Amino acid sequence: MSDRNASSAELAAVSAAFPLHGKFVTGALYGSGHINDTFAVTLDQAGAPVRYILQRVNHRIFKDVPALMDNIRRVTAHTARRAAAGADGARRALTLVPARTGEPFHRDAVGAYWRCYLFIEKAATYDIVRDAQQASEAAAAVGQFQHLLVDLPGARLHETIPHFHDTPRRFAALRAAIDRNPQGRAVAAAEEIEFALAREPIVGRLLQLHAAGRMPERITHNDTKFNNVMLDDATGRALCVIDLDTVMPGLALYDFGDMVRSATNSTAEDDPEPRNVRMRMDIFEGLLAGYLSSAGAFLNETERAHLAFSGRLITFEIGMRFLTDFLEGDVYFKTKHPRHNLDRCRNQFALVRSIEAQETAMQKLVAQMQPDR
Ligand code: ADP
Ligand code: GN1
Ligand code: MG
Repeated sequence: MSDRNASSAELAAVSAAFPLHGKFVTGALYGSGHINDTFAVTLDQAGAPVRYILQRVNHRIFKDVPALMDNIRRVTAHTARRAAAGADGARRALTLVPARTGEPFHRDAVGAYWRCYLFIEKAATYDIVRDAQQASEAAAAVGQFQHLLVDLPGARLHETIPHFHDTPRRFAALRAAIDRNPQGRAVAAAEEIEFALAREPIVGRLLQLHAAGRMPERITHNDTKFNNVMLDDATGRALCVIDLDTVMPGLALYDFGDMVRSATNSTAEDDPEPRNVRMRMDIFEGLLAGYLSSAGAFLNETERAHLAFSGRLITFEIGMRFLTDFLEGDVYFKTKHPRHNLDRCRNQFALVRSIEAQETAMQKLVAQMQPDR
């Protein structure tokens, strides 16, 4: 899949479907997400430029967008209520702008779904973590997000992508792609395939603990990549977690594991040179401190004991997903060239190796941060 642009005229028409004041000035693709088409649009409001985020939701991947938007409406309303109590409330939670119809999305003439958010100004997302302090900030925001959702009122959230972090199922999907080999690409990925198949014994570990009643279902974000946390330009502090498409029932460690995956990496996720990839221990320590500062109060013993492991598992899981998509011909993630998914897979598997080599030391840090020590 590659990025799908939109013309200015199209963006102006979509903007008009939302109750935004002012005259449309301009709009352009924005950010580096792999799933949705994100645009920043600017309106002239009495001489002042005001920006909004418009997103065309990927409805090939998200099969039931109205259900997804119902989740987002509930979650943003709940987190905003909490954030509003503190300073800078409007930047501390994502604010959804409903369409003029009152629905949380707009459906255009070709059936695409659009949503609109207030633009969080003077803040940014980053692909690579700079230092332990930044890691701690982001992880504290993720823990805080989970904490805020503990008392979300209403029914269980919709599962926007069923079995999203079901690692055994991801493993089975990879195996099926290897067997089918529809693009004849398996030969180019022989080493990665071997690497993946050798790790089957770990794939079920978290779900087995859940089935045994030792790891509870919670409301989790499920896509806590570092660039899904907005950081304030002036203070460097985390403002809020964004990209809420996959907020649904899950395990707390899916979120911590994905932070380890995306934040400790010494290089970009699609750096094609595996030798550049290293799990940075100081960043892991920052993540741990930040996450425990906000989530420590509700995590149980079993969850704590698997914090380091979750980084290995989720990194392996996303690596398998990139490999599966490479074998299937790049049907899921946005790619810029035919080896893109294979490069990403190599990068993730190099990170798995680096975590494996350092897991004892990671585990030691976890033990040192137990509350009873
Ligand atoms: P994707 O699912 O494709 O990753 P995201 O929701 O993460 O899409 O948005 C892509 C990028 O757009 C983010 O990384 C962030 O930089 C920017 N972005 C998203 N929402 C906002 C917002 N409300 N204010 C400012 N920037 C935003
Ligand atoms: C996708 O939407 P984005 O770019 O934040 C993906 C995540 C992967 C990530 C890998 C809905 O996240 O699961 O971990 O790419 N999101 C979805 O970079 O599949
Ligand atoms: Mg994103």
